[in-house]
Amino acid sequence: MDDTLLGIGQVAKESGLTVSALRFYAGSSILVPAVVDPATGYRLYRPTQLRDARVLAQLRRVAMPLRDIRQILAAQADLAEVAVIIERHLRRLEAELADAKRVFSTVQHLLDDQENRMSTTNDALSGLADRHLHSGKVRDLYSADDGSLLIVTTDRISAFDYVLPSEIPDKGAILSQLSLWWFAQLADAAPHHVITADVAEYPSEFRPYADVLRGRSMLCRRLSMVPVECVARGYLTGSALADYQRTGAVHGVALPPGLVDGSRLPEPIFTPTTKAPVGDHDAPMTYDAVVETVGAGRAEKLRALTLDAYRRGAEQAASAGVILADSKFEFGEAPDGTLVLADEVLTPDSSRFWPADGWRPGQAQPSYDKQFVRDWLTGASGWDRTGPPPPLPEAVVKQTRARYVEAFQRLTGRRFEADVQPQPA
Ligand code: PZK
Repeated sequence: MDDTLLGIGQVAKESGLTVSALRFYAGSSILVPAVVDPATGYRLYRPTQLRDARVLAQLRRVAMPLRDIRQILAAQADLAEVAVIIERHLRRLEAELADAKRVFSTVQHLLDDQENRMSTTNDALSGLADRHLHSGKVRDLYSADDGSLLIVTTDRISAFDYVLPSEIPDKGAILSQLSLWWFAQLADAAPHHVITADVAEYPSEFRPYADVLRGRSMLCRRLSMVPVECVARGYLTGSALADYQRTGAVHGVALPPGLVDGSRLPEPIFTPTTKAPVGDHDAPMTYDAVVETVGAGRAEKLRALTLDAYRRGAEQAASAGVILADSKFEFGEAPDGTLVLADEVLTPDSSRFWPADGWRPGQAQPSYDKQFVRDWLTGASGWDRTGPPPPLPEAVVKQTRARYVEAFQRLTGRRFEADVQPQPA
């Protein structure tokens, strides 16, 4: 017998694999013992197979599937081919990591919903659980038997990426009615998805909830949503500012030098982002990436509609003493191919509003609606921004509610009335 051959026990010991794992691999046609001793029936490995066993043990540590390992062992003489397989595997692991992140954030979301986020609206609409499609930080989506969708805007408020444990009374109604008002203002520029906000016209399955839904919901056409968040910016701040400071450009658009936080841009720009899964942040897209995603025709329409809606919004806001720094729009496609404005429009949750008289380029601008919340959370509350934020003091809730009411009244020129059916704009 050739004494350079190795027994299975020795290969196991020196590779870190177990004997049963080695047997299993041999059964899967990977690392099959080179020789079976005719006298004893023992399975024997060549020294090069010990090296293969070590490779196998390492690759199993990163959970590489056997089919890939088999390829690497077969290709081992060709290092370039091995590199290609490893590269492909790295991309696969990255995709799996992204997937795992989505899973974990969904789990956190589910637990968080049950433990902490039982808002007034959630409780009152628990009878609609089987129609519930999706919850964002602030709004919930339900589906009707006829295919239409119901968007319910709650009184939840978010800050620093958390939904706070306190609600702002009437915030949902204020934002819902502001959005409805803007849809009507923009109607000659873009068709929108709202069917009605009159609860008396809702499908019958929603009628039992009329008192909760009145004033804070809208019934919408179901569209095929465009997988791009259409952002327009007239001022430089946030992620665009960070982009600019790093590269001098924003989403592939070169900007003049010398701009600072809060600077007005020479021209509003289209800065689309990907729609990130729950818990992730949206990633910037270049215009070319939008073209690749939706085609050149749709991309051009989306850019034109977005910039047009922003310009109109900014102009109307300016006449009310409010700067519309930027805004995010979402579009869906109707069966006939028309691009339709969807989601919410030009609300403080989808846009940055700044009081015009407090505008000081070169520093962070105060937020029209959330400044009291941010100041308290980063100051007096003592919160360290690691765990969930604490409940807001009553005074902060009151001041913040007043800011939402004020924004609504300044922008629309209407009084905000709680608990009434909003009239069409
Ligand atoms: C749709 N969202 C986001 C909004 C949420 C989630 N008209 C439409 N047709 C089809 N889908 C959507 C819409 C709209 N708008 C919007 N997700 C799907 C979203 C509000 C609350 F929980």
